[in-house]
Amino acid sequence: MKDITGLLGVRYPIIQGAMAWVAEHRLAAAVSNGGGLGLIAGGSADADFVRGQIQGARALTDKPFGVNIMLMSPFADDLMQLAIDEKVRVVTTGAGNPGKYIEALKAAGIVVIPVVASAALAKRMERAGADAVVAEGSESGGHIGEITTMNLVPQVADAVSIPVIAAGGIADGRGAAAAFMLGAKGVQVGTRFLSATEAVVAQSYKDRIIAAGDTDTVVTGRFTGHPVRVLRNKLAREMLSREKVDISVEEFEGLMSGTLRKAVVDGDADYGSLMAGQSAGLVKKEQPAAEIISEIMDGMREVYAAQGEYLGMGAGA
Ligand code: TUI
Repeated sequence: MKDITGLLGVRYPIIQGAMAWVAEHRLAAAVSNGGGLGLIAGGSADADFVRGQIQGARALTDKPFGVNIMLMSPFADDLMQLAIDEKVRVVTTGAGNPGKYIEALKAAGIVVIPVVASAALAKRMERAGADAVVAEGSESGGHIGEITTMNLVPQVADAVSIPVIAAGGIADGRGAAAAFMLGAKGVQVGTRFLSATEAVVAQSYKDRIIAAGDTDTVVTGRFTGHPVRVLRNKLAREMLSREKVDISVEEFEGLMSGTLRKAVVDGDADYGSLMAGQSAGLVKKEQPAAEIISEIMDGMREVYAAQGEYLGMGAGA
């Protein structure tokens, strides 16, 4: 099986999560320059905007990077064509089943990595020709599935023979090492990169991530079928209380519409949607993306070196 770093053309098995509005070309280029795989988030942007982002990243790095295509976007078809025209190295997808696009992406020589939240979808993606999958547990920020990383990753690893990249709850070397123990061949890290120096994100949002503790995220909108994990704030409390009573999916989604932009671009930490994973509690400071990557790798080495005492094979044995 091809090693994940070889597949991606990177030094370290770390992918940056594709956070809409947050993961634009400066963050993606900084992660790629730091030896990971940077991703540009297509989000709900149109092809002209994303083309500009791809060109912007190419101006800042000669390393590979990828584009994430969020399948609920009205522009998903256009962005698939754009990825093919621009010959981006890697396409990841989220929030849906990308099966119908895989053949064309593969024919263009693109590495295809769907994000999945179940073993069943992982299997279908392998059959459809995906090169790897990201198994994203419900600790993640933004739109999530039901299963935790601890349970999802080994079950996906058992279900497929393509490499599995773990996501959800991974913000340091301990989490990354744990993911490898569960059968992952790489990790995807989102929330910690949201507070990277190069992430062009309102300071109020970064500050809320850094201040967050372990219990500071909540999941809103479960009843819509598209649950979203966010930091608690006025908007989250209001949405949670509205969904307890009676609100239609359409009205709920109308109230949420535009709130991520409000958080990232306008800096409204009260009524913006502060999407974040449960690992926000592990994020302590704003720091360059390359430093985040080297700390995760160093932390992983430390954890590996210290293990084995209960098995009579390592430190303290
Ligand atoms: O997609 C994400 N995270 C996201 S997308 C997003 S934008 C958005 N905002 C509000 C509502 C909905 C989207 C913010 N964060 N992560 C990857 C991911 N994919 N998580 C879960 C899934 C997923 C869920 C169901 C993938 C496939 C699926 O079913 C596919 C099928 O049809 O079988």
